[in-house]
Amino acid sequence: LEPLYMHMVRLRLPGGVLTPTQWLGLDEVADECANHTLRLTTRQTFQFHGVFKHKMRTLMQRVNALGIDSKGACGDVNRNVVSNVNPHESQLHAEIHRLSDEISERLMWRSGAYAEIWLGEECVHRVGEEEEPFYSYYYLPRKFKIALAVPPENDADVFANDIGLIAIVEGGELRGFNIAVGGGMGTTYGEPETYPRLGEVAGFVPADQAADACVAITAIQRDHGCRTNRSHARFKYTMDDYGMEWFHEKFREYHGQAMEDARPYEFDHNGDRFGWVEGENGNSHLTLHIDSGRIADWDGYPLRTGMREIAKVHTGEFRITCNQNLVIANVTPRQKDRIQSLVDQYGLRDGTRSTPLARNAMSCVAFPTCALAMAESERYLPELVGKLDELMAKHGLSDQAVNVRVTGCPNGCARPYLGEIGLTGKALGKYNLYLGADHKGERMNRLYRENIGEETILGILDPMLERYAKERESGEYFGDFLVRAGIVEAERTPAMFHEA
Ligand code: SRM
Ligand code: SF4
Repeated sequence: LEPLYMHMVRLRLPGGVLTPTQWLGLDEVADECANHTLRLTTRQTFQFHGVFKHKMRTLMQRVNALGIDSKGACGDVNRNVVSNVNPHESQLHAEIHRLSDEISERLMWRSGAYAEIWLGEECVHRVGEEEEPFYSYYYLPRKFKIALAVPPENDADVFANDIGLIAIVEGGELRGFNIAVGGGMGTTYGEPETYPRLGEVAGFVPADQAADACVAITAIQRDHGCRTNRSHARFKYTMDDYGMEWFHEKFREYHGQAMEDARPYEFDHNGDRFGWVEGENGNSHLTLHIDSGRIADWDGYPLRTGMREIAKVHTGEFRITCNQNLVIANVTPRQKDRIQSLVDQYGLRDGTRSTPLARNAMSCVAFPTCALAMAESERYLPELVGKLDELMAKHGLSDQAVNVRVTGCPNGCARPYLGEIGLTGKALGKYNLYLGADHKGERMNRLYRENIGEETILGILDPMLERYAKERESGEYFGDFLVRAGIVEAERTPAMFHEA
């Protein structure tokens, strides 16, 4: 007899795109092998929770039959490559998605162990460089993350990634990418030498070199990242240890040519745009808000059933956003009314059934499945959002979007340090409060108060929101106001991050 082990399984889904058939297959897997829910993640993919050990192989085989896998979803390798969902620009999205796929494939580990263990294929012993030409025996010092954004949308939060590719589109053509390096969110309480850090733009590479450039940069980290201290092993610390000049030299050496100077770009938001938009190909795309990415049937809100019914009739694809939301993409003009009637029948949140604050709130999973959680996050978010919405209404701010991001620990899975209001769990019911990020994913927040409960948090925010309502400039976001009013100091250096 052994303990009843229960697992989480995360899938690889470059760019977050899947077909209705795949959706229906994953929906069945949630019933057969997991806890009857699907969880959209902040890296555009799915997690299954509550997978008992004896269901693991069935799950992996069912998913494999759908043309999806779990390779690189965890481990010291390149993780799910995320990208802008960009529903309205179909051609550009197709190019960006193709590149996400290519980068993901090029940086995929090759070991046959996956097929042997999960898919029941014959055991073939190959070892080392022959089996893993890129990762060899050593893999990477730590996880590695790549994101692609298409300005003005930074929904992929490119600067939170080890490599951030910022598309440069000139005259409607994708010319190439500015490359930001060294982003990452994780930190550990009480260890100031660990910190979240935004990637820095290093330069530009033409579009046809983008995948090669990513491979070269990942190889730089593979060969020079810290392998003696896991808390110092992310690429952000390699960048801080060696500096940008060193990086440029190494890039020239590994890639064979230098980066060009970065080109101008401008982001204007890092959230999602909800509701319908019409694409350049005449099809329409509907972005739905999914609370913390959890697809389940709730009392009075049969979200999973509604999505299943939509998947049965939808002829386009689904796209998961990096904000845990979902786009029903490429809906033909003939199908649009049908999809909207299902959305209405099941009360799905198409932008009309939730407040801007709720739509822009994200949380990580935390309890009960995350072993690293110190406080509630996903299960607490609805209550917190309800109370924040009351404050917003009190100050006449109900129409204002504010980015709220909550995590159950400082690891930063919902990128809390990019929230205008960020909470990271310290203990049950206690959080650190971070304030003052911008709305574009380009400025992190700062620690405002440590280890405080809900009453104190709301007590701090109430007068700030009151001032914001009275003193904000036209179009000014809450985080920007806090900085302009001197309530929070804007600071990007890691050394300052932990100072309240
Ligand atoms: Fe994460 C670990 C959930 C995005 C930083 N993350 C975990 C684990 C696997 C806990 C563990 O190691 O035991 C969590 C599983 C919880 C559960 O019960 O499901 C977990 N992370 C998630 C997800 C599901 C959060 C969500 O609510 O959507 C996201 C899945 C992403 C995916 O599909 O691949 C998720 N994690 C992130 C992000 C955001 C991002 O990538 O844009 C970050 C911050 C960015 C970064 O990596 O710097 C993030 N997760 C971490 C860390 C801290 C890494 C660090 O450098 O310090 C850990 C812990 C670790 O690696 O040691 C972690
Ligand atoms: Fe778990 Fe912490 Fe990540 Fe939340 S932020 S899912 S508590 S590791």
